[in-house]
Amino acid sequence: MSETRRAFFQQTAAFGAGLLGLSQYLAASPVPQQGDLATDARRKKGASSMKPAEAQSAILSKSLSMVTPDVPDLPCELDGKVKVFKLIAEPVKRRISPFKTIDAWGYNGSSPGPTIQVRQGDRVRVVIENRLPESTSMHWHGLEIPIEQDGVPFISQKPIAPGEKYTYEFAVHQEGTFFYHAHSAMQEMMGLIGFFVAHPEAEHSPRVDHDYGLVLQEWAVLPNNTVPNTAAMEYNWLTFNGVCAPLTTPLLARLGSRVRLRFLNIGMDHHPVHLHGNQFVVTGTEGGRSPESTWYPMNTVLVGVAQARVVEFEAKYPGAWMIHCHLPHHMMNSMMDLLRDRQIQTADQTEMKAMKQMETLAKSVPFEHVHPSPVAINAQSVPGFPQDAFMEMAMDELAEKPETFGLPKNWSAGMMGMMTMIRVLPEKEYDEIVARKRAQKRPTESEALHGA
Ligand SMILES: [Cu+2]
Repeated sequence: MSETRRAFFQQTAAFGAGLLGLSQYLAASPVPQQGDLATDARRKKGASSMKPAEAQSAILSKSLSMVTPDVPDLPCELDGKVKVFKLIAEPVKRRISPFKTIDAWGYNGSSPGPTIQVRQGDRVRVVIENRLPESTSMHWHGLEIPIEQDGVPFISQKPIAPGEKYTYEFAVHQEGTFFYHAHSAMQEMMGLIGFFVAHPEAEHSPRVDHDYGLVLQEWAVLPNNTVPNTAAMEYNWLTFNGVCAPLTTPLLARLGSRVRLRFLNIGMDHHPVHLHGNQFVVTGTEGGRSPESTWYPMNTVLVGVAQARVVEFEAKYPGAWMIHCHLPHHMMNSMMDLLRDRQIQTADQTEMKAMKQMETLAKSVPFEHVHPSPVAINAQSVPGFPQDAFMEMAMDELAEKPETFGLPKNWSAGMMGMMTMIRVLPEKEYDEIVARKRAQKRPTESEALHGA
């Protein structure tokens, strides 16, 4: 083992140990989502047959909502017919992997910020409170609203100073997948972004049974640091909804259902997002629904910076199908942290030594460290070795949640970086996981507020 490599793992061990107390506290931060419970509720009770008041309450309690795994929804209150949302911009501790917590910025304790969902035609008021140490503003990306609501400091409003509140109000005449973000480049890179979904007045056809949203982000966090370097041009942590695989909560789909996935990218890199084993069609962009005549089969969609891509597919094949950015460096983490001496040809790597350094790391975090892939006896004599060897880390127990129930042993060793999966499950298995979710479900802020 090289000195740099040894030093890194020793540093990581100390860092990890220091985080333990904190990470136990932070384990609660990613809010578990209801996932398909919403769909189930809708299935049982046709939304179209609801009375207006009932329908309104259903909207508030998310029964027609997109699910943003690992990110909460933002509850709203009604002031007459105006939907009122409150966002607090503030520093947020974000546990992005079982042994890495970063100091991001976000809204209401979440980074990315909580998802706002409204219906086309709604009038919306959003009160921003700035608890950041510097001024901010809010831009409503893609929405056609009056210039004074556009959120650009000095151009359409004065900056929102620390400690100040600022109110935006506008009517949403569009439908689609929009987003909100601070109109400041570095603040965006700190995590001050979130979904703003406007559901259409009339449901799209064909209707979907599951609707999921994923925010794509990249972070540059130097070894032993917790604050993202927003000036960096290279990234070592890649996240969906603010968490790296295997902490990304698997999406669930009932076999035979239709699934919508919405990808939102606001960062420094473009991400070609690939779905395994299925073809999808792009049914929408950040500009709203695309005409059906433009749909054609594909399985990788390039989500450019500041774009949203909405895809739909029929979940007809059972299995745990990966969804991931296909840039090789985005399919993993810690390029700087873990690969420093892999980029230099080294001859002193042996499985025994690698295991030993990983054991040092493993002692600092509560998981049994396993390398499930074998290497050849003569591996050390092959130029280029190691590449992926010793990199896979099985941490099934640390990533365990109802959505991971029944996955094969060491499943987490195959998941890193900007990666998640959609589990297409036959009726019985699907219902079993939904039952497990119900059993462990803690009420979300939105549910508590609306007594759902
Ligand atoms: Cu990528």
